[in-house]
Amino acid sequence: MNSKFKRILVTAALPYANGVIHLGHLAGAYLPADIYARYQRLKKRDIVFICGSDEHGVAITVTAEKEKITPKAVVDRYHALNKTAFENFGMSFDNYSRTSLPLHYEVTQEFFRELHRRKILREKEEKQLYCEKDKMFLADRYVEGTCPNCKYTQARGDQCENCGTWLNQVELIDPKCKICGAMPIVKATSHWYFPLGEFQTRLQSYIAERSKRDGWKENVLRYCESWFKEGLQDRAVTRDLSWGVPVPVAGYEKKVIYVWFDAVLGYISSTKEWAARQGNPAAWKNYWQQEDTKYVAFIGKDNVVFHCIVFPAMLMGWNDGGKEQYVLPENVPANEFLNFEGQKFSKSRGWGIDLQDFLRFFPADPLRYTLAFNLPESRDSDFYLKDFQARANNELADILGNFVNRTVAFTEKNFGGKVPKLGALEKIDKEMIAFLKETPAKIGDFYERYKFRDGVVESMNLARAANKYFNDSEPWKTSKSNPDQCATTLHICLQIVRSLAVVFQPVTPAISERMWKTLNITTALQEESWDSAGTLKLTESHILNKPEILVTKIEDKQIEDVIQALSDAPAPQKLQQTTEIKPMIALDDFKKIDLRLARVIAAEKVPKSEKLLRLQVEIGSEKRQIVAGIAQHYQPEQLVGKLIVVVANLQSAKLMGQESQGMLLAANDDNGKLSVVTILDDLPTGSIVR
Ligand code: B3M
Ligand code: ZN
Repeated sequence: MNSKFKRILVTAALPYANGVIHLGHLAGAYLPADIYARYQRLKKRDIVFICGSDEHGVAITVTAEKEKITPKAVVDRYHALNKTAFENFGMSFDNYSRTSLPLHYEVTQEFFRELHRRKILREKEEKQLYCEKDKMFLADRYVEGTCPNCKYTQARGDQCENCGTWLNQVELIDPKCKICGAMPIVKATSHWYFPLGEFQTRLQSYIAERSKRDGWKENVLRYCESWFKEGLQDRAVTRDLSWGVPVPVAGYEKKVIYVWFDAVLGYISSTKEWAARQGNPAAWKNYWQQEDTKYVAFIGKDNVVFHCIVFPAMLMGWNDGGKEQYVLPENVPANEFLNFEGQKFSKSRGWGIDLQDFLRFFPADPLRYTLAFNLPESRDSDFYLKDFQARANNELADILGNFVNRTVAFTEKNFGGKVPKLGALEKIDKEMIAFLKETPAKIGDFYERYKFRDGVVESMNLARAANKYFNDSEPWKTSKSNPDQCATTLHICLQIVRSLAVVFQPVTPAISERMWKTLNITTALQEESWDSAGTLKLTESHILNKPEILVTKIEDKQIEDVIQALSDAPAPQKLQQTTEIKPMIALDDFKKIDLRLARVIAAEKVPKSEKLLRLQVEIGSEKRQIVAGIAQHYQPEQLVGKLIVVVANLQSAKLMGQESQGMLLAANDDNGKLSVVTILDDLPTGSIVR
C-alpha cells in the first residue's frame, strides 16, 4: 500500500433488503471485499469494513404492495435473512447497519440540507406520469412501457433493463401504471435536482488521477468513459413516494429523498454507528475525513455510475463548502457478473441459487474458494456445481487438506506429535524455504491490486509446492536412513502448515482456524501477522494437537441433491413473478362470468388430436360437452367422476370439429405443467362458484 495512507476504509455495496443474497452478489462485491479486509487486518493495518441493508426504493414498496404488508415488514425480513446469511458465509464486516435507522435519516438529511443551503441543489418543475386512479405520481418502477430506444415492452420509468438506457419516464411509449394497469396522465411536479453535469470536468480529472495512482480496473474505466461521453445530466434527488428519508425542505412533506442519494450515505451512517458502538463516537471521522485514509468501495458493475460519479460528486459538493473534507474513493474495483451453470442469475426467472440455500447443503469455505477462483474480475464468469465439487475435492481436500494431514500424521507417528529439530539444510530444503519466504508477499501484492483470483491461485501453489517437497524428500525413507534429515523435512513442512493457515485465512477462514487448532498455537490466528507467514516461527518441540478432518469431500449425491432441489423449487414461484396481473376489473365485470360446479361423467380423446379431450359433464340437471386442451396432462379415465369448475355462460365454440359448450378451469405454470381445478368436498353439481 502507498505509504501516504495510514488507514483503510472498505465498503461493500449495501444490498437491497428486498430479496436474498445469491452467489452472483458474492462474486460481484462481497467476497473480494472480505478477502481484502481480512488480508489488510493480517497486515496489521488500521481498517474498518462497512456494510448494511439498503432499505428504501421503489422495489421495496412494490414488494410490500404485492404481499399486502408494510415496507417495514419487507425490509425487516430481508435484513435479518441477509445479515445471517452473510455471517454464515464468513463475511467479517465491522458493522452491518440499515438505512431505515434514525441515525441514517439524520446523516442523509444533513447532507441534503447542506447541499440545499449552498444552492447546489436546484428545484425544477418537470412533467411526470400521474395515475389518476391511484392518485399518485408513478416513480421509477411504478410505471412500465415501451422503451423509445430499443422498443422493449417492459421498460421501467427510470431505466430500460434491456438496453440500459436511462429514461425520462414521459418518453415511455404506451406507459401503464404498475398498480392498476391504467394509462397515466402527464402532470407537473417539483423536484430537487443535483447538477451532475457541472461536476463532469472535476470527476474526469479525479478518476484520471486516482486511476493513475491506484490502478483502476479497465472495465470500470470503460463504464465511466461512456457516461462522460454521453455528457452527465442533472439528476432528480427527490421522489414522489412515502417510503424513504423525508425531504427536509418545506413544501416537500409528501416526497422523499431518492434512494440512491440516501444509499451511498449509508456507508457514512454505518461507520458512525460502528464508532458509537466502539464507545468512540468521533472515530468515524478518522476514516471519512482524514486525507491519509484510503477508501476502497467494492461493488458489482451495475453500481459503477453511482460510486464513481454520483457519490464522488455529492462528496465534492459537500467539500466545496469548506466544512469537513470527505475522502473520495481511492478505488472502485467493480466486478462483472457471474453466471450460474451457464445462464444469468435471474430472480424473476427463478434461476440461480441463494446463499442461504447453498449453505444448507455445503459449508462456506469450499464456496468461498471456488468463487474466488471464478471471480468475474475482468469479464463475466461462470459458476458450475461440478466445478465447485472438483475444486473442493481435488484442490482443497487433495492438495491443501492432504498436505496438512500427512504432515501432522507423520509427526504424530514418528516424532510423538512434537515439532522436530531443524538440522542441516540440503538444496531441496533451501529452495522450499526460499519459496515459502517470497510467497506471502507475492499473494499480498495481488490482493493490494485487487487481483483476488491470482492471489488465491498463488496460495494454492504454496500447498502444491509443499506436497511436492514432501514427496521429493521421501521422509518415510529418511526416517530410517537419515533421521536428522527426516526431522528437518517435517520441521519445514510444519512451518509451511502454519504459513498456509495464515495465507488461506482471507479465503477459507474456517479451514485456517482448524489448521490453527491442530497446530495448537495459543495466540489467535487473527493476531498473527501476514508477514509472519514467510518466516519459520514454530519452535522446536512445540506440541501439536491431534489432526482433525480439514476438508470434507463433496459426494456426487450431494451435487445431485442440489440440482434436484433447484429444478423442483422455483417453478411455482416463477409463474407469479413473470406473469403480469391483468388490469383491474369492476366487481360487476366479474359477476358476468357464471362459474358452476360440474361432474365429469365421461371422457375420451378427440380423434387425430394430441391435445384435446372431450368431456361429458353434468351441471345440475343439464348435460354438456366440453372440449379442453388437456390431453397431454391427463388420461381420460383420471378425470371421470371428478368435480370441476366450468364457465357455464361462455359462447360455445368448435375445436377440431367438436362442439365445446363451456370451458373448464385449470392452472398452468411457466414450464407448461397443468392442473385442472377440482373441488374436494362433495357439493351438488350446478352449484355456483364465486
Ligand atoms: N442497493 C443496488 C444493489 O443492491 C444497491 C446498492 C447500494 S450501494 C450504496 O445492487
Ligand atoms: Zn394506477
